[in-house]
This record gives sequence, structure tokens and C-alpha cells, in this order.
Amino acid sequence: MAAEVKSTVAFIGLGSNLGNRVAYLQSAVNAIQHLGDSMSLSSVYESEPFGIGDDQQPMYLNMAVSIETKLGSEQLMSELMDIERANGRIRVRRNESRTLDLDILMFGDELIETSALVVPHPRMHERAFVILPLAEIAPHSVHPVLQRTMSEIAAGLSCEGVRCIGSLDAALSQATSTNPV
Ligand code: PH2
Ligand code: MG
Ligand code: MG
Repeated sequence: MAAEVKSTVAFIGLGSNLGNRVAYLQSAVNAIQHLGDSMSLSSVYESEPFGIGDDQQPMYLNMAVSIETKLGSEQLMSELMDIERANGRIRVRRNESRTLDLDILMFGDELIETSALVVPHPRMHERAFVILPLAEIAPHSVHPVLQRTMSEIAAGLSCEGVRCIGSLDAALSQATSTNPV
């Protein structure tokens, strides 16, 4: 009998601040769905670009998803980078505006530190635009380094300037609806 391939619950942060941001998030969700089972989606949050030092950048939309996947962490990252590229992501400079950013936030309780990938995401616990959506879909998940739950981390962050705009479906219908005459 073939050995069972183990599944891991991966948490992925999605971000977009260029072009039709909601459409890029939806496109990413559709693609990520094919990488595993039992996907959960957070609401969509809007915030100013954080920690970039360029106040000319457009506002971000962010959300988080979880997926139970049989892929390994490096394979998953490579699939996510393909999805970024398929959605028009061009990498020139660090922290520039992007159509789509997909980050592995946590991969089960694994600690990964290679030249290609650092998990848990080293700055996730400082960023309300990451932790608020994560605390929504996984309030009791424990950060494998800090040993605190997502709700506990969220409670210690200032959420000022991070606005929940509702579900992805609701955001999509807002973005495409026309004003009645
Ligand atoms: N991503 C960054 C830097 N700053 N700010 C917000 N609001 N949302 C992001 O996704 C984001 C950011 C680098 O990945
Ligand atoms: Mg990234
Ligand atoms: Mg990022």
C-alpha cells in the first residue's frame, strides 16, 4: 500500500494595490483552491501601504486564506509565485506596488528558514492587515514561534486604519455595480 501523503494546513496572505484589486484577489482565490482542500476565506480589508516610506502608493486590499494541502512548503511557494506572475506581478524593486502578492504566513507549525522562504512570515505579527484576517479564520491557531494565538496577537495590535470592507463576494459586487440612473 502506498504511504499516505501528509496534508498540512497552510495560511496564505493575499495583497493587491494595483489595478482591479478585488478581481486579482478573486483570481488568486480561484487558483489557490486547486492546490488543496477545505479552503477558508477571510473578509477583505483595506489599509494604507505600511512600512514602505512612499506615501504615493495606492491603498492595499488584503485578505487571508487557509488551505489543507499535500504540497510541500517550497512547492506551494513556487505555485503561489506562478499565480502572482499569471496575475501580472512584475518584480523590479522591493515593496513596490503590485497587482498580487501571495505570502505563506504559516505552514502547519513548521519553522522554515531557507534562502527562498522564511515561515512563519517574519513580520506577520506586527501587521494588523495580516493578523486581523488571520484571526478571523483561525482565532485559536498558535503562532509557532511566539506561542500566542492569532486572537491574542490581534488584541495587542493597533487596528487603526485597517478597515474591513466585507466578504470577497460583497467586495466584487460593489466594484462591478454601476450607480442607478
Ligand atoms: N505589503 C507589503 C508592505 N506594505 N501594506 C499593506 N497595507 N498591505 C500589504 O500587503 C503590504 C503593505 C510588502 O509585502
Ligand atoms: Mg510576497
Ligand atoms: Mg507581502
